[in-house]
Amino acid sequence: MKLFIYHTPELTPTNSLPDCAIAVDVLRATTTIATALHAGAEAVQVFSDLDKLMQVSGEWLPSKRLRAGERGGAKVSGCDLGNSPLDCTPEVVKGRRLFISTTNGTRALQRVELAPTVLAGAFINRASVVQYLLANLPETVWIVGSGWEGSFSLEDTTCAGAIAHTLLTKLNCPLAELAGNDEVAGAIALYQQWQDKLVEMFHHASHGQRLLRLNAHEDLKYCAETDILDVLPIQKELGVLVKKD
Ligand code: 3SL
Repeated sequence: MKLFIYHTPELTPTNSLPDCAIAVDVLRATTTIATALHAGAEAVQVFSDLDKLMQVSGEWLPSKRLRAGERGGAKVSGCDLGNSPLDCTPEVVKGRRLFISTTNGTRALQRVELAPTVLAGAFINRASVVQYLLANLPETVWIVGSGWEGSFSLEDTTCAGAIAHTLLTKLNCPLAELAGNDEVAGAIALYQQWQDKLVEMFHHASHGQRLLRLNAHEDLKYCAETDILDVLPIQKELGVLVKKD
């Protein structure tokens, strides 16, 4: 297996695709997607364009759908939910499809949507992502951070490092054997620096600060919890993620 980490969708190569792509948006899209599927959502369908989301979800019965929209961290008016994972309780999402559009996370998923396998990863389901990679051993793997409007996000690359670090430990191989680019060593070093203080790391991160200004303290605490959900969001058709059995 060769692992490549890209800090943002914009930094991913445009002339190739990996066997397996993992989109990461710790704050908060991939955390929300994993939480919704774990809570029993039928599927999560992602959109970069809000008008398209409204149009496609409009073809569904209101009782079978939920519309989630976030821009700049805030809920989009006209949507049922914003992008807080804490809103995705079984009472709210069970049996419904979550139609979601966020500033960066859904764009990262769309950037790699043509890969044969597309997963969504975060700290909360890091172990499930690693378990899938170890069981399937895809030849090339990309972890793509969502960043913020084209810029590096500390929390996404740290989470990529968490996945890489566990993989390396479980494979028990030298870094040079696993790493396909220099970002892998950098991401692992970031994870080693912050692994015991992820909430503190979020407080340093610009997007963490943006969310704190919106009073999302509880979201930050939840997004920092590691390996708490046994759930793996996997793309089953273009833009539609389900819980892997
Ligand atoms: O950028 C995104 O996709 C988001 O996850 C942003 S937020 O955490 O909902 O503000």
